[in-house]
Amino acid sequence: MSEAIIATYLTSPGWDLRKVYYNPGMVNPPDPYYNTVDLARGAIRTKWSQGVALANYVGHAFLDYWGSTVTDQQWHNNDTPTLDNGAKLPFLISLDCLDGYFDYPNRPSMAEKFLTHNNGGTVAHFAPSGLGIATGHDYLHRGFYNAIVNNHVLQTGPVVMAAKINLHTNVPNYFQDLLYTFGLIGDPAMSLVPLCRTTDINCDNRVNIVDIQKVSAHWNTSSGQTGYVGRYDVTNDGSISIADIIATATDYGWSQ
Ligand SMILES: [Ca+2]
Ligand SMILES: [Ca+2]
Repeated sequence: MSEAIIATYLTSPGWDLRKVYYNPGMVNPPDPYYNTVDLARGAIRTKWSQGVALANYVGHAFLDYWGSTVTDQQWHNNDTPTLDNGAKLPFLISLDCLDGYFDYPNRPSMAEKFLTHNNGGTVAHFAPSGLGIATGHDYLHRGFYNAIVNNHVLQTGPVVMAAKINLHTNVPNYFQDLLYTFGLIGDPAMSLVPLCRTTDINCDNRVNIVDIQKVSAHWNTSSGQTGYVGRYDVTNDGSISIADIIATATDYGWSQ
């Protein structure tokens, strides 16, 4: 599931993807695979603390831990104070059960612990307060990344709405519980860190003829029409026109 999302949405060569896979069946596994919960927990702490823009958990979970059972915890609320990512706060999405169960009396959920951690944690967390299954989660997951990566939605509330709309429009008769149980733990007006420069369409850390070609291939479409994709609307005025090609060309030669 994670690799399918990566292969669809996170293909830009300029992006630094950091993974942690817990697989107790592997012998001497190479990174990013870890065969004990302690090793997996350490890798999560290290990679998270380095600073990431988006964070993502897929798997089993309970109100206050990630893992299948109480003996299989890759991360527990007690581990959250050890995160030291400071002001480098990711927007976290978790496709699991219950880690956003914010109204359980006297027992904070993971989402609350991450958000309120003084020296790091999250800036916001799209998380479930109930149960769910992966087939339903997949629609939320794809809507989430499509909004951020393809449509350049850079505000937490609208990203969450796009994820739910993707679920509702694709499978209006299934998984509707997820529309109610998934919630945003954080500020819906929060601005996200842009994943790449607006004119760097393919996010390879340079602006060149490839980016101009990509805008040109989508021109003459407007918001709501088939073929309109927000990332090609460089001027963000609802239509892809000569103005977007000029704006990209004006930035020609930029590199990081
Ligand atoms: Ca580029
Ligand atoms: Ca435009």
